[in-house]
Amino acid sequence: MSSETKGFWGSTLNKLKSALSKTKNTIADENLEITHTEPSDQSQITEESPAPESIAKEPALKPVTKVIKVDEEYLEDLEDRLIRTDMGLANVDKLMEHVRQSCRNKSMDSHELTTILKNEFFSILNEAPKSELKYTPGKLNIYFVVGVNGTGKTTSIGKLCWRFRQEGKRVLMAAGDTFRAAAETQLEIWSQRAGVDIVRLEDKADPGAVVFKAIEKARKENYDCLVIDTAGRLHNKTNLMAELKKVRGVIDKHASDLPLEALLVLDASTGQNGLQQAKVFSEVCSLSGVILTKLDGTAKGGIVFSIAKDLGIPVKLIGLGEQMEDLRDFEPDLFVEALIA
Ligand SMILES: Nc1nc2c(ncn2[C@@H]2O[C@H](COP(=O)(O)OP(=O)(O)OP(=O)(O)O)[C@@H](O)[C@H]2O)c(=O)[nH]1
Ligand SMILES: [Mg+2]
Repeated sequence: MSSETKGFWGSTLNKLKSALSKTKNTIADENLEITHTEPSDQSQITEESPAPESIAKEPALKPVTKVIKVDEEYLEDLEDRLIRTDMGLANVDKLMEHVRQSCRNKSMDSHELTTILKNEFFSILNEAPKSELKYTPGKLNIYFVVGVNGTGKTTSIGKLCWRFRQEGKRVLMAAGDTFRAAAETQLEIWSQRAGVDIVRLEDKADPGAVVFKAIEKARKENYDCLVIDTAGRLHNKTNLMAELKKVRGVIDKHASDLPLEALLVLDASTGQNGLQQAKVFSEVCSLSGVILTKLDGTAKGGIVFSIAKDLGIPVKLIGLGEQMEDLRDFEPDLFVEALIA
């Protein structure tokens, strides 16, 4: 697999590897790690500094692998590691059943074992719906961003709008978080950084009114993208979820002809609790995708597999850090490669 990104907004393998390092370290024990050791760089062995005997005898391109005895102790340790990444018990059970069937009590090349794990990861993600963020040229595209408090909604919106601007699109933000003091100001700062316009009303204004005004302006002035921020809310707070439903209703009423992405922002470090959030938010505002943030700070990046298996909602974007360019497309192949290669 190439280390280059497929598209500009994809990630490079190296960037992903470093962002996913905590999860990666949880999955891979030192036996699997050794698979990734590059062969000795023979180009550095010059005539002035002859290679030591032992290196000179080794063929330069032979990968360094290790023989692993896949006994019960090894399998239990692997199972434990996978559970700790939060990939979900159902996924772990299925994966371990396959690994047990094909590897139990064998002495295996670490490379072979890595490939088996990788294929298991691929097959989980392949069963999930397609992960590309929708954009329809020539129309106003609406991105409605929801989630519990502090998951990274406003930051992700800032990054996403910046990205759209880099692509030359006309972008409008809507400051739909009128609940928290300073939220609109925070979004306004992002709008300046990203170089996009913003619609905001006074503090405590009805978020539905903000969204209505933003749709009206975006239509009239031919924007390509309208990205709507909303207040963070706990999924078990009925009145706040009802408010969100109303806001979604405004979009449905006034923009039913337009392409819409309803995106749930999930903090990867919340693990399985994120799935519960997703279920409730999905009932209230028919989600079309997930933005999975803070993958850089967690060992629980396996949540990607739980989402793929249990939610039926694709992860579309991933947050790999706090910089403007740290919101990337989710590319399943590259993700697996970074996790275990
Ligand atoms: N490391 C890291 N930090 C992130 C990422 N995404 C967001 N953050 C940080 O998470 C914190 C909360 O981000 P916000 O964007 O304010 O979250 P929010 O969901 O809008 O919060 P509320 O509006 O209060 O619900 C900030 O400190 C962000 O910098 C990410 O991908 N990686
Ligand atoms: Mg916010």
